[in-house]
Amino acid sequence: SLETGDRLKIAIQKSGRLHDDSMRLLKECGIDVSNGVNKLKSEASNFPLEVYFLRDDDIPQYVEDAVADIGFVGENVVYEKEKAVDVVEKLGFGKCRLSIAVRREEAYDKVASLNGKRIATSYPVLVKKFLDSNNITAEIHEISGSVEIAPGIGLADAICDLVSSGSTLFMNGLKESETILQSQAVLIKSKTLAPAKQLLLNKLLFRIQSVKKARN
Ligand code: PRT
Ligand code: ZN
Repeated sequence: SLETGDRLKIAIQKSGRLHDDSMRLLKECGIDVSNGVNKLKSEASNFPLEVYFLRDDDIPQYVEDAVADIGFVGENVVYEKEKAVDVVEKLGFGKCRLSIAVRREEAYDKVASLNGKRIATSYPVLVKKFLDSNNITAEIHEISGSVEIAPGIGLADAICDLVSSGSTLFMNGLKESETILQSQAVLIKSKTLAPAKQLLLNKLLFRIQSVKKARN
């Protein structure tokens, strides 16, 4: 039997939008992982892989700390958290964009229209970078959820949140005005991966790339 140090440790989302596609990708790579309800940890039966099921927000920190060697997580989370990890491969699922939206009736012209506005978001780091790079001065209100209702209840003039179909914005009387990041799930890795783990990662990456090719 394998010592735990001989297995590659991967962090994936426990439940949510990335969970099923993450499990499916491992399966299509020929890796069998049982997914028991409320399990926090699982072991592949036919590949030296240990799977940790976590909140997506926590995955970059676990990988930076090398508690997990690698992880599947959205680019939006990776770049917001600013942890010291390497982005290795785009995975082709979890596609969305991080966008600024304003009230539909607002006369939004260009990015300068955001000057002096209050922007509600769960992505303060990425919004700040976007505003700074466009020389905009605006107030950022960090809130952790239900960002789309902020303009309707007078908490903010604009929001910045993830968009996929656009129907959430539409239902809340908002319109997309700027896209600040295109995002999808990526594989991240620790910066301190031991050579034996790197070899296992290379093996996994080769399979992921084959799956991606077969899907196209
Ligand atoms: O519990 P945990 O913290 O792990 O999960 P979570 O609730 O933070 O995240 P979850 O499961 O909602 O999303 C996980 C990841 O999926 C995100 O970090 C993105 O990388 C990716 N993703 C892809 C999305 C979307 N598409 C998406 N549409 N994440 C969120 N949304 C939300 C968005 O916030 C908005 O509320 O869906 C709504 C907009 O969708 P449309 O289709 O109406 O535009
Ligand atoms: Zn989350």
